[in-house]
Amino acid sequence: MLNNKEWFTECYTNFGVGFGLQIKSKLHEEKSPFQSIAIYETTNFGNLMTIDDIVMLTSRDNFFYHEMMSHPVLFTHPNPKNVVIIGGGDCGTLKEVLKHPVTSVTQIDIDERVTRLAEIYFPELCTSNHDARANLLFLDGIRWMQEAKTGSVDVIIVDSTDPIGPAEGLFNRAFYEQCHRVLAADGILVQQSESPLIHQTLLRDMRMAMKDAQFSDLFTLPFPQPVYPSGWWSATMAAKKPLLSKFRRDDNLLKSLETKYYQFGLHEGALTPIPFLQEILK
Ligand code: AG3
Repeated sequence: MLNNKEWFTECYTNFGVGFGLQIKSKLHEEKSPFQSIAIYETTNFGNLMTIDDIVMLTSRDNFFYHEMMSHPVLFTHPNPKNVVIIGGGDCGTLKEVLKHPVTSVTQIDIDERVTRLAEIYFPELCTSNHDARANLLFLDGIRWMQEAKTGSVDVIIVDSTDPIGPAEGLFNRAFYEQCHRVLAADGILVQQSESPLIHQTLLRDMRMAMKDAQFSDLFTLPFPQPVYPSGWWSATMAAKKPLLSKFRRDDNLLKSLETKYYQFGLHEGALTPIPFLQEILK
């Protein structure tokens, strides 16, 4: 919420810490059928999008999150062709995925307004929206997954909001069982999994639900994300067989991605067991 006229600090899911963004002006505010969406112009981080007063992204630092939600999983899968993104309406993840030689990317966000506002306020993330391989659907991702063909998808990326509101049903065993069914034998699920420092209970519950849904190999990759609570975030990968500790070091492909953060050395670093996290997640 705006704590005075000039600063935005997220107050709901931050467990007593907050990152303040100085605001120049409010550019837009609306209530969609699903949530309240606001866009602010900040003094130093470009534009800011919030959903229900929770920080979704800024122009300046969204690359950490979008690169880490897409490149580790796509370099881990042996040959990713069909990719599904659940959520991700701002199209930042979609843009990164389309840099890989995939055949199709289906993005399913419940709220079309997120995409329409991203096209206006984050146009740099939407430059690949008309790629012939991209298919943008505005539907309930949980329903979509229930109806999808068994074994038809290589990679599922869940780029959702926190597990409150419309995204709540994306963090439980029933949803993961559907993902498991829809993934091919060497398919991989990756989901944003909140702060490894302050959302440990959530992270542990989420990993337990993935295990219950018969995902046998799990790995949580931490990465910096300055504007989210604690400044440190994570993505959890889940596979049906041991796949996650290695990745394809395709140097030519990496070079063509023109990433701002993702590098093979950082991927390896993110796979390094961190003692305090090991303790919590075991
Ligand atoms: N992903 C939002 C991640 C959750 C942020 N949580 C928070 N600020 N408490 C969607 C935005 C990027 N595509």
